[in-house]
Amino acid sequence: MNFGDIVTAPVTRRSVMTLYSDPSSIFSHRVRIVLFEKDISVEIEDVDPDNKPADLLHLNPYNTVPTLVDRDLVLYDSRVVSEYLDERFPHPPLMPVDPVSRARSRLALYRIEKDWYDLLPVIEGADAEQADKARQALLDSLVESAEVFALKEFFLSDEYSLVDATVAPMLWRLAHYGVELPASASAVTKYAKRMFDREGFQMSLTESEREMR
Ligand SMILES: N[C@@H](CCC(=O)N[C@@H](CS)C(=O)NCC(=O)O)C(=O)O
Repeated sequence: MNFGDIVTAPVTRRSVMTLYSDPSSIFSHRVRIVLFEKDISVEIEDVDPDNKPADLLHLNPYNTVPTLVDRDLVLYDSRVVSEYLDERFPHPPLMPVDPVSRARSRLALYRIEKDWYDLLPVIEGADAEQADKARQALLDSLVESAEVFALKEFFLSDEYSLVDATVAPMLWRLAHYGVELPASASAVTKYAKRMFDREGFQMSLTESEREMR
């Protein structure tokens, strides 16, 4: 393990932030939503995951997208990048202010990643039996959570937050994953429509994401 790159990241000559982004990946989409919700000026460099640019490996030892370059700061992992953007560009804030609410939002993000996001690569994986199980698990979990979606305008909050920027790109992909919400989950469908109608969300969509629905 070598953490040297965290301290001595290459200084770039670019004045504008650059986001290396996979046009169809949920992780990149999550960050694009944050960028457009906050109207941040950024250069988005589309990356073909099967043919990544050579400089990406130089910037990010995991060679993953999204990767953000802001002068001499290089960040990866969609949650790390999103939290940085929220702090660097505080308006509109996408996290609550008080420590207890912030901790609850962070816990929600952790659980969404663990309980829902972790199922997605299995759904898209080669093992059809495991994919079916994961698809059913995601559907069951969303149906079970319908009453949580019904509680407030945003997910567990009265204000739009990073939690919504994490849930919305997954809901956008449900048809793509072969998951169809039943009428009993209408609160989830209504929440999804509210999120998809937002200007920031619409602007975040790439061509390939638009084709997912
Ligand atoms: N936990 C990371 C996951 C990022 C990730 O897995 N990105 C994929 C695209 S969906 C990737 O770049 N995979 C390429 C690779 O692992 O070589 C995040 O939240 O950003």
